[in-house]
Amino acid sequence: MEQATTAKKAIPKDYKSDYKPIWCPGCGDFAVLNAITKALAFLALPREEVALITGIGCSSRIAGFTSLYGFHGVHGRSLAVAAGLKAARPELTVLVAGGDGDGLSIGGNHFIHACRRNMNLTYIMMDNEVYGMTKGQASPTTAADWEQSKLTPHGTGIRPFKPAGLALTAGASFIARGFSGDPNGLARMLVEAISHPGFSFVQVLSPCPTFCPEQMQWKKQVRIFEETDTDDPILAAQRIQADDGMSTGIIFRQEYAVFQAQSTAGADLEPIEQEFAI
Ligand SMILES: Cc1ncc(C[n+]2csc(CCOP(=O)(O)OP(=O)(O)O)c2C)c(N)n1
Ligand code: SF4
Repeated sequence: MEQATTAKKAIPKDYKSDYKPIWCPGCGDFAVLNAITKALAFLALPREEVALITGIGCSSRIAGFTSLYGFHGVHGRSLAVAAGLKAARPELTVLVAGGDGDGLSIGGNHFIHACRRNMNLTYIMMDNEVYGMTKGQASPTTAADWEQSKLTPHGTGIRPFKPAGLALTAGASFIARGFSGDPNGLARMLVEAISHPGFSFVQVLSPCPTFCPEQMQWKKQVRIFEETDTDDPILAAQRIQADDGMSTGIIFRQEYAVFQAQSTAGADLEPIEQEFAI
């Protein structure tokens, strides 16, 4: 007689911690957490084989709300920590998450080099076009005429970054834009991103109703890209430039050589220590 299978199916709750998120009511980051846990359950990844590395910001708190190995690190340095982890433990699935301020302002240099290096990492940027945690200052994705910050009452007057365009120019091999208002679509997108060999960048439009209440209108403005993803960077650049930043979908996907640094874990460090001895 055939033995009935007793293997437990992974469910999203398995990937959540007992800590309840402390985000403001209506914050888009709740749905991003749900989408990440759904994607991991779909892929049935063992928790102990996944790490979630974050920087600092409201969005970067996300690691603590999961049951994954995590590092709630230093502002703007999540990608550097994640690259080190992936170099030392290539068998782990390494997810990286944070805000637009964390990833494009103080962490901007790490971002462009992570795109260029193409390590097998999945980077989720929760973009609310503002510094939420420090009470509503303009970020690199804030519209030039946004006048609601006390620090920039007449707007910044500076053109915002287009994160997808920046990632494309810097060499990311998977680029997508999702929306927290569509957690199922975002979960499917994250499954693709995590499965992609190389650096996957997923910009998630994730409203901050506290400092940008107007973002509650995003659900009326967001639409799905008419075209499916392309492996042609010129076509992808044209789509990004022609778009107002509110279209969602996988924009660009191409397989480039994946960088895996030679780990020195377990190496004999004594000769190096002697070389630098004072
Ligand atoms: C080195 C350093 N500089 C500045 C700060 C202050 N700080 C904390 S979070 C943050 C910005 C957060 O904005 P974002 O990354 O967009 O995340 P959000 O809070 O909007 O999710 C800043 C400037 C810090 N913690 N460390
Ligand atoms: S301040 Fe904004 S980003 Fe931070 S938890 Fe509240 S709604 Fe979310």
